Amino acid sequence: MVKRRTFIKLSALGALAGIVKPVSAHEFSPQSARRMNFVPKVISTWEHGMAANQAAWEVISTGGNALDAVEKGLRVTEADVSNRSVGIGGRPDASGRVTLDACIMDQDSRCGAVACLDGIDHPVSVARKVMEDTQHVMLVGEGAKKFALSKGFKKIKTPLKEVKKDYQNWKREQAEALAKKPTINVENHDTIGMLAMDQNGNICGACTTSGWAYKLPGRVGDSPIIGSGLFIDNEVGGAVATGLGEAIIRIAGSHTVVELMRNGNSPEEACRIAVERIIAKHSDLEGLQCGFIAMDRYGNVGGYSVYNGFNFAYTDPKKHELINTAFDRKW
Ligand code: SD4
Repeated sequence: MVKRRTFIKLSALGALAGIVKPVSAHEFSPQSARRMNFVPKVISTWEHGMAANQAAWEVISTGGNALDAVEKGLRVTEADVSNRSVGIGGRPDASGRVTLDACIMDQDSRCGAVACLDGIDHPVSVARKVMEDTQHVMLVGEGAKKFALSKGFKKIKTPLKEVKKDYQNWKREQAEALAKKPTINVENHDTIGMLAMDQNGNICGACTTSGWAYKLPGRVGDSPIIGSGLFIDNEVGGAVATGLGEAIIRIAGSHTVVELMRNGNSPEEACRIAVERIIAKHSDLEGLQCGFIAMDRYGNVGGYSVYNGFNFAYTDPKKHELINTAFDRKW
């Protein structure tokens, strides 16, 4: 069972409760979704998801669609340059270059992604442009940057002053840090992944990160990889991942969670089974934090992580709160 750490009632959310009607499970079919009012909701990884959810909520609570909601939500985290794990304020790679990964997926299984993108402040929006304006799914590196510039995104000089300072400290103190796994948990984590259901019952998702701090130049984690960092099947639900990307990729994590829900597991059970699969595939679990959050087509949500400390932001018409996930073991 999940534990609630904070519970914040938003009066605007409460007001909305009167105008959305829940729908029972048996009434759902992909065709009927467009005719019925679903209870909209948003979930996203970690505490920085609270602010992101609020921005996403402004979109879906006023009748907007889930795709616009997840993009708007994640742009809030990307724009926060004090966030050292997402966007251009994120920690650089071992050469001092800040490279960003992001992806987005909609209710029709359309998807777009960028990886190893530098000097552009909203990778999630570039990923959406890849999805909408090209025949491709993923653009990387220079190609992704050129594409972003051609679409009117501004070039930003990175690393920012503060990030450069962090990098110089790291270089001084951690000559051998490349050999170490990063410690990912509540105090130190990257990545925001978000899933939203709109009033038509459509589920969309997105994910954005600066990735493993001080990674090898060129390294790409799970976050921009459709099926690993994010997967949506509107007839089943969606999932997003956070944590050590290399471990998540090994089990095609988010796709695995969605398939487990397709087979009848609840979102939390599906996340737990995926986490157990990661645990089974790794002999060294020291510092190997990974977590998933998921939403099924009825709007049920859940999450699970290898270690304690993982949480997600939850927003619906009545609640705006941070939920600690269940976990396999304690640090
Ligand atoms: C990555 N999955 O690049 C991301 C990092 C992360 O919490 O989510 N950290 O591997």
